[in-house]
Amino acid sequence: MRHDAHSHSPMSAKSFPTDPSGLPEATRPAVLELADGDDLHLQIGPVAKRLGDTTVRMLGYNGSIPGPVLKVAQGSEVIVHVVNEGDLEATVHWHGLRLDNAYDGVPHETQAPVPVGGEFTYRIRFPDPGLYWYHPHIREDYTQEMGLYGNILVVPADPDYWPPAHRDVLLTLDDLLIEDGKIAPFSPAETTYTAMGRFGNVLLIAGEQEYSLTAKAGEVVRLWLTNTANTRVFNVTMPGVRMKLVGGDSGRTEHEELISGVILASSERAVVDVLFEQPGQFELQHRTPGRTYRLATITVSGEPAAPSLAGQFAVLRTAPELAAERQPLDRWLAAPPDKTLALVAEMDDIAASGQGPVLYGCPMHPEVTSQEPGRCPKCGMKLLVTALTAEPAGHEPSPAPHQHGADDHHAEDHGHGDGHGHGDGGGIEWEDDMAAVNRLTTPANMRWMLVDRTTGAANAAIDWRFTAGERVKIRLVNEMDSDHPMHHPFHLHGAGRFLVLARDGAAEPNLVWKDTVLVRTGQTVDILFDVTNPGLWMAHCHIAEHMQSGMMFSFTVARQPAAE
Ligand SMILES: [Cu+2]
Repeated sequence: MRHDAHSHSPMSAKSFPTDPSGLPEATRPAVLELADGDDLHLQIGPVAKRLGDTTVRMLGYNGSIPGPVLKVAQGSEVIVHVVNEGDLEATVHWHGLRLDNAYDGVPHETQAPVPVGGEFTYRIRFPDPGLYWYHPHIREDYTQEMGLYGNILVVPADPDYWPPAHRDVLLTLDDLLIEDGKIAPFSPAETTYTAMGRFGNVLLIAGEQEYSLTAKAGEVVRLWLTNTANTRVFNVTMPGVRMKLVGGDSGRTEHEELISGVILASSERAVVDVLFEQPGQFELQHRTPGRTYRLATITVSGEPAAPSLAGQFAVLRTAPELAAERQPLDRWLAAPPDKTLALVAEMDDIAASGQGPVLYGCPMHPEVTSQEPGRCPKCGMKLLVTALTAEPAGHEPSPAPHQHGADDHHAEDHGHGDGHGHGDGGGIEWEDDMAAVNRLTTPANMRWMLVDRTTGAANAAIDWRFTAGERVKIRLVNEMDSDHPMHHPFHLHGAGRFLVLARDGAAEPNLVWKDTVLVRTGQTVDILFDVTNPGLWMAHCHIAEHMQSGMMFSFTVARQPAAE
């Protein structure tokens, strides 16, 4: 049975449990240093999580949110015994690892789902250095939102792979939707918020609402960032502090680069070194075109960090293995794509059940109305019956109590403009600007699609076949001719890894091995997929709700023929 990772309904109950009474309080993640051949026990289970002055029921790995950090050596292998004491069937997907297909954690494709009360043993290999993460692959819209995510840090065999830093800090970036002091309800039967994905109104950094760090003057801290949100894109910056991008999804970048901020879509990673030159108070921020959110506070003391790394911080190194990859790229840039994949939506008129004449409007641009069905001239979105679009928003993207955001003294709220119009947002929907409609969308009335433009096949009907050892140029076209044009983070499972060749025809200036690429609204992105691992692998949008609505397919990689 293939391609149905989204289709089974996990529970017959009307709602998931929400009562935190009697549950152990969620802890901070342990850092587990695992040697080659080590065994790890990983338990999925409910925890009580304090958020401001409310306590909610969430899910954790080994009782923590995020789950434990697995620190392993490049080239090693560990055995992970997973016990599922969660709310529904589970698997664990090891995001970004080029591992054996049998342990990829895709339900019905690589393994049977682990029932509640059941267990499964994974053998996980770590061929590549860098930052990875693990999460479920069943109802991620619920399970990942409830706290099931954790990092894997693969330490390179080469001690000079990374530039020197004083300290590592791993930070997951997430958001959670809180209404009336509770986590907004989920349906066990179907995924909701399918249009734009479920945005939260409380930001969680490393699982916490309030996060603070201390540092010494002159200290170089390596920030390992992972976006674990269902849909929210983060733009991370630290004003007044020098930031240097050194790595991405899978290992280091071609060039170390001084930056003012880094954008991460769902499931993307970035490795950023920060140099605190002066004592004082600094903030790690998430900045959208319309708003600034504080993610963390950093207090830098006058005590000097030793040894001084300022000289080495200023050196911008080049990675020889990626410089070598750049040599043949001109040929790939000029070559026609081997595969072309369109990213599009079909949306039913979810309010068109009444009698008589109706008025159509854009859910994101209230000033746009029409007597006829059609598309919004401002954003290309399908016009909906205004009986629905006029409904007051269920939740504004304003922060909940205790959330740092618009009520924060650092907030620069320029109004609601940032998600409106794809020009202003740079092709990114930074906030849920149509919450009332979004909440009502499900896989039944909103179909997200990956369409092979050569064969016409969509989603599960796509049947790509590759052979280990080959390279494939894939063109991703985020079409404006869609009922809801928006950005999508496109993810390929561990059949290989890819380089971004070009975005809208412009060659990628700084290469890094990736497993997920953000394709902005209307954008065309060309990637070069280095196919290495045989098996049946998934490709999908990493907005959890988009994948649940079918925006995925699987492809087969044959073993490389033995040399004669
Ligand atoms: Cu998507």
